[in-house]
Amino acid sequence: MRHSRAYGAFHPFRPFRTVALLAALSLTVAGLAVPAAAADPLPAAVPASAYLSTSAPAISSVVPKPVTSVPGTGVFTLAKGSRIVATQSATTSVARSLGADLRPSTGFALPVVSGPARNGDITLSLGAVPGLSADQQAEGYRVEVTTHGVLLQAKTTHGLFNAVQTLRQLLPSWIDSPTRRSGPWTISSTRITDYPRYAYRGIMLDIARHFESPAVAEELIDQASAYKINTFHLHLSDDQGFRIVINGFPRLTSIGAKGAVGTDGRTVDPGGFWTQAQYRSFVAYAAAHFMTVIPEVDSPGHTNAIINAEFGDTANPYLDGHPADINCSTNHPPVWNYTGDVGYSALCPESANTWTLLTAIVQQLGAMSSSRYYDLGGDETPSTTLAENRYAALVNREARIVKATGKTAMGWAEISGPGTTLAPGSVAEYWNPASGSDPDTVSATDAVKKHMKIVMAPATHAYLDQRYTETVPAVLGQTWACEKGCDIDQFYNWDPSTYVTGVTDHDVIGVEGAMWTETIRNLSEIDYLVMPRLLALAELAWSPKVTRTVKSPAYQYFLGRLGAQGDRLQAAGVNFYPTPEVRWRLDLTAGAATLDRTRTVQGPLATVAAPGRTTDTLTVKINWGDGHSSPGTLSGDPAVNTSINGLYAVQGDHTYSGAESHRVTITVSAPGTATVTTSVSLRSNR
Ligand code: TNX
Repeated sequence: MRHSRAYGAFHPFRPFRTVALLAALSLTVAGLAVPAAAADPLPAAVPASAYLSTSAPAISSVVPKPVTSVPGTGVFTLAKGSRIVATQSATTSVARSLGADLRPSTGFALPVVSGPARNGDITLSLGAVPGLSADQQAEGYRVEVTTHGVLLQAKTTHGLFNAVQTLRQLLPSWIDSPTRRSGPWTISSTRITDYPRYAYRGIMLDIARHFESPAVAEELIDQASAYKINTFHLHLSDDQGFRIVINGFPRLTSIGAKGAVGTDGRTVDPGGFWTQAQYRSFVAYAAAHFMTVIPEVDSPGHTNAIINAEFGDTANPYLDGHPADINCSTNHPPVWNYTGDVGYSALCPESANTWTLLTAIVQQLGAMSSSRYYDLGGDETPSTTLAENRYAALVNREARIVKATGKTAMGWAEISGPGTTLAPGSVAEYWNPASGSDPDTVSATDAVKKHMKIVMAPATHAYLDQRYTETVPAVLGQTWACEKGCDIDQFYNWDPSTYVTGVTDHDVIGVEGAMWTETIRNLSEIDYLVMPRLLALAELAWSPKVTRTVKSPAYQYFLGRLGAQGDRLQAAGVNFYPTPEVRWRLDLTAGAATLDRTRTVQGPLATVAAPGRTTDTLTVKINWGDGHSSPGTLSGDPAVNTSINGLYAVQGDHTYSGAESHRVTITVSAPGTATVTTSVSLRSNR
């Protein structure tokens, strides 16, 4: 069996484009003084006159781009005495999660309190955001930053959570560090009013081709929700493995969960599965990050694991003693296949056992899931394996079961094909790369004719398992949709509402990035492929429609903001691909160096984020503050295969001859990017 996507032919690829690099970004200067806290209360609303200055916009690093922002005058500093004010009790949980976000790097107590705000506080308040429509209020928010404080306001707690994500990105990148950093924690004054373009902003993770633990999926929730992704589509079953306990059918996991993609997957990769308790706790974790979870058990194709687990389950009291009749695959009896082959497996729609199994799966997963959608799969079942009318019969009946559980059926866009009768409002996820009025767009146009809604995930623009270029990554990633690679330009420069002729924003409910795992094993590899491309999709799904082409101002502006996300990901310890399409900013934070008894410098003077750069391409100068300067040295982990370089520590050799206290200035530069500077005070320890 071939590994191809021939069942929905597609345009091979679009020409790879080289992108002009951006003009240099502005200088990052750390070392601002922290103002003493004064006593005036934060005004409930800031007068428009406070926003007339043209200082550097605070949002120049925010992804996705907020709808509107007006710069103000002055700078807010989060300080030791700052508090998080939960104005209503309903804001407390978001206030607590904000505190948990900000404490590790700042080291501040940041207590969550009620009552009036003081200078330096961050206030969370529930209330309609002026100027937003009812729809926009659902996730919309306002962030007001003045020299006195920060006010986050939204109609809903989801909106407040979104405001928190924007606030995190307004702060210096080091705010996302899991370890304490020196600050200062400043934000230029601004007023941001924001709301999403689409209600559905998704990421899909395939835990079937390779098993991933709940902990890995939860890391991905942390990362994706920071960019306002609100839907986690979990691909739980495929030919190579079934990954969730279904009560009454222990063989689905005792047999079905053991394999994975790879030569003889059972020995090379042990596979694995989630218990229902783990699944429930994952759904709760997602809810705390304002993400809903859509379960998918693919059917009728991509079911070799289900069939191999159940075809011999003759003693199961829920089955009729002849479970072999579920097997409509090309192999009789079924045969395990741990390659990436597709199209050979199918469940039989005529088998009562098929329905016993699918009903249990749909009911149990539906009952544990938070999304209104249940995804029944439906992709890549060629008519040579299961005739069109039998495919339609299976999809139709399963969709009725989904509906009976109170959920809305969703599936890959093939579910809109001939003979299917899905309820209006059911969702087709369009993955075919075909665009315009190409005949291969039929799955999307058919879905619209059937009054279904569309999630856009064309493989050439949204498949996160595709390589960035033909050779990157060298050992991971697929190329079937992107023969020359699909880098950040390909993920950003398209429009969900015009991609397929006749499929407009009347039909499109959102965008999803799909992380398939035939070639991927762990979080680091997932992150390398997901980041930074998910950020392009996050912006397409959230920010207003605008012309997006390689030459467009929108894309150039995006690349600039993306350039400020690399050091943020590095500070957070998240792996990513430092694509050369982006001019990654250097960033620097003061370290914890001290002087010993002989007045010699000990310990790191600073930490540098330099995504994609080796230490030998960076120049470090240290001005010791006593009339002497010298070069600094850098140490840290280099990039290896699909792991980005680590943060670098700056060290320098110096012994003072005189006074006790010195202000040291550290400057790091590299060709083609803005120089960064920080300073650190050294005192003799005596
Ligand atoms: C297509 S498109 C698939 C998956 C593969 C993926 C690999 C679609 C709905 N299915 O089964 O994992 O390509 O890129």
